Amino acid sequence: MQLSDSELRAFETDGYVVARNALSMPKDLQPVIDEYSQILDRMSQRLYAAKEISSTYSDLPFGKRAIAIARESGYLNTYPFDINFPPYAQLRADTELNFGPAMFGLLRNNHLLDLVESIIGPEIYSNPVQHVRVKVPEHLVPREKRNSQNSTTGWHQDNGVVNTEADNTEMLTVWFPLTEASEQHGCLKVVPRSHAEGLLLHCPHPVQGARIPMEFIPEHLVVSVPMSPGDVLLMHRTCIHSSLPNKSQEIRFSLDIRYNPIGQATGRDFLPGFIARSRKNPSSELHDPDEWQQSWFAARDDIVSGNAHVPGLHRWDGAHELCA
Ligand SMILES: O=C(O)CCC(=O)C(=O)O
Ligand SMILES: [Fe+2]
Repeated sequence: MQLSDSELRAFETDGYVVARNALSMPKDLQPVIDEYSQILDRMSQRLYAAKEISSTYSDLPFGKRAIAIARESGYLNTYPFDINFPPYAQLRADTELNFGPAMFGLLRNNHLLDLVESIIGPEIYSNPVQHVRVKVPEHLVPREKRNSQNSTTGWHQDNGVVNTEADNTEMLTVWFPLTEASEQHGCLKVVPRSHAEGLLLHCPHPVQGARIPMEFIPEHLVVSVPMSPGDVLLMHRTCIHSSLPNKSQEIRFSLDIRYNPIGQATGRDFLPGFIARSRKNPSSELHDPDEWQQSWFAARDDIVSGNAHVPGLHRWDGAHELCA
């Protein structure tokens, strides 16, 4: 299903729109949850062998199992769940990357690509600025280990966290939960219509990349965007957003992926993307999950061996007085 005219108008006016029930839990989302249950299973076997947990908690479903492990071991490492690299300083030749076929299938999901096509047209590139966030209840994440992947995310625009070469790229953010994302669970917050003002000043942040100073956030205009599995948020690259802390007793498990028209800069050249849909040249689409996985292994090897030039992750130097 493409976006309706009114949804498209809402996107254009507000800078974001939620397509409700665009994905089916059993057909579109469950395969990824199953794949992630296997990743968590391997993780729990290793922690058990290392005597960091007294049980592998194999009888629990994904969310409860993640929480049980976080509670007992004191920290759940969420980088193995991501569809990106851990911070580059931590990247090694043997860094675990779990880029599986179900996840690849979701990046190519036709329902998602139809929504994306409504906004950026039918020549669609899967931009590698992408994350999976598995957020256990905030009190289970040690303060010094908190970052935007396992805890709250500060105010930013996605355009502000890519390189300048992507400033004119029509990068579209697609955010959706695999578990309930109510306010209590730490859903997103947005500033409607903020995309119209273009890119704002960001300041470098030690754990959160780059953040917009609070002086620029019109707090009275902020709205929360609670979502349920199946709902899909489409967000403009200059829409101001952040997320709430997970104050619930459950996990908050979400994907944020990005697409841009084929041929435009992704903002992270050294990471591999792929052609997800091309009506002009269908044979250029990537259909092979192994090839996708291999492309990330190759990028990891290039970075670790120094063959790839990894520029700074963003453009902000903190020189502005509001960054002091
Ligand atoms: O899920 C989050 O906490 C933040 C997501 C985000 O910033 C994004 O999807 O661009
Ligand atoms: Fe973002």
